[in-house]
Amino acid sequence: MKTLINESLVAEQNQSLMPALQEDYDHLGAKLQRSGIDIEAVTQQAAKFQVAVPSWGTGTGGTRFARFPGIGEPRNIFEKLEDCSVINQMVRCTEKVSPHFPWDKVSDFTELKGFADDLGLGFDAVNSNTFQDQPGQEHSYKYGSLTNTCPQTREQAVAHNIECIEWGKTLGSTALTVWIGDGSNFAGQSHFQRQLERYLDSAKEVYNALPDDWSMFIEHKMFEPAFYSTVIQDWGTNVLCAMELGEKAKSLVDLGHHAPNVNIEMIVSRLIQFQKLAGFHFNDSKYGDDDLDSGSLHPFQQFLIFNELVDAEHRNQPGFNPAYMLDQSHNVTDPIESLMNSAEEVQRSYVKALLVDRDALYGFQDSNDAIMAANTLKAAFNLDVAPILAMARVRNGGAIAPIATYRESGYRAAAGEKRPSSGHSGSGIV
Ligand code: RM4
Ligand code: MN
Ligand code: MN
Repeated sequence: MKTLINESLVAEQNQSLMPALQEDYDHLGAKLQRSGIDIEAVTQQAAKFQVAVPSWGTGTGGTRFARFPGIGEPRNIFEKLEDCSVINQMVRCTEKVSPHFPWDKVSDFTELKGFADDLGLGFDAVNSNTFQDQPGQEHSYKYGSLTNTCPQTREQAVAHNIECIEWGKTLGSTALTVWIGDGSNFAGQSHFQRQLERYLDSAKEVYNALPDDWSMFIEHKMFEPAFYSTVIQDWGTNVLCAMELGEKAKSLVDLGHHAPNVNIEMIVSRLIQFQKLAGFHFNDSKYGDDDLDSGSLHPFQQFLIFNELVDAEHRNQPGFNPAYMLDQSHNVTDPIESLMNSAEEVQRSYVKALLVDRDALYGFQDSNDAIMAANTLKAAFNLDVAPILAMARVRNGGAIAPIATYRESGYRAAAGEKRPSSGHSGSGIV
């Protein structure tokens, strides 16, 4: 596997940090032992954890107002993969990349697959894009894509989704994520029911093109770019459509796509119960689809989501196989640093959820002991599991201190030299 940061730098940095880590790890191990938990078993679980990186997250994003490009931004999917490989080299829990088409379209997908293989990377769900017009496109998505009132426009959107599946097959992906921006801005602009009927007709055509071992991940979002109504606006509409389409269709939960204060962990539980949980786009938000770094604002909520996920693992729930992906947009940070941090934050929630004393929790639930049930969750959440995460990383060949080692490598400055700004960018979202 080709690595872009000098391995001896990683080893050197790790060596100087190892004595303190070992001390902290041993201390945590002794503490967990008092509760009958074997730290080694937890570290092994942590070392197996994976979350995919969004190709579009490697560029600097923007807002409706402006975009401020960063130094050495990747200009194409090959350079995005290089950045993803640096992320994975440091954190070793991000072996897969989720591409977005046509942003990441290439003329030779076999070549792209080979390029990723060399960097030790694979591909997670492929994402279609019918929320933007592309140069030379025959029919505009201004008034919608899969739900457009014009049949030719709908056909064009269906065809794009099918070409994404074809490209994904070559890349070794097994899922298509469909998020559409379709909706309306004025009361009365669209007939809700007829619009959803058109969605289902189009989505069925896409669904029918899925290979046997593929899934279709439907992603809902409450609003934006449509601000009065959105076709797939919440998990209710999402799961109804997934049920209508069939077994291969499942509902994807993007953490930023709900109204503030919605109980997302409960939505997750419902989707698990009915075998309809596709997976996640992890990020954090204060207001809406803010795409902030995972766990940066609501780490407890993220922990509660993982509590449901670990519970499902614990209960061996049938059909439980969610895809974990990040979906973020970085406006003021180096995207590589933000993605490394987010991957670690998601892994942290997972590890803390592993430490919940489930039998005790079930007992308190059954005896209606609300305070002890809550304290059982808090006991796991309040543990500092950083030594477990660092130990899992170093055993997998990563860095004890990912951001410090990455900064020391000078990768970003070197990328700046190699990748002069193209003026506009092939990455990031404005
Ligand atoms: C959307 C949604 C999708 C992503 C686009 C770029 O808000 O989160 O997952 O494909 O943004
Ligand atoms: Mn998303
Ligand atoms: Mn989003």
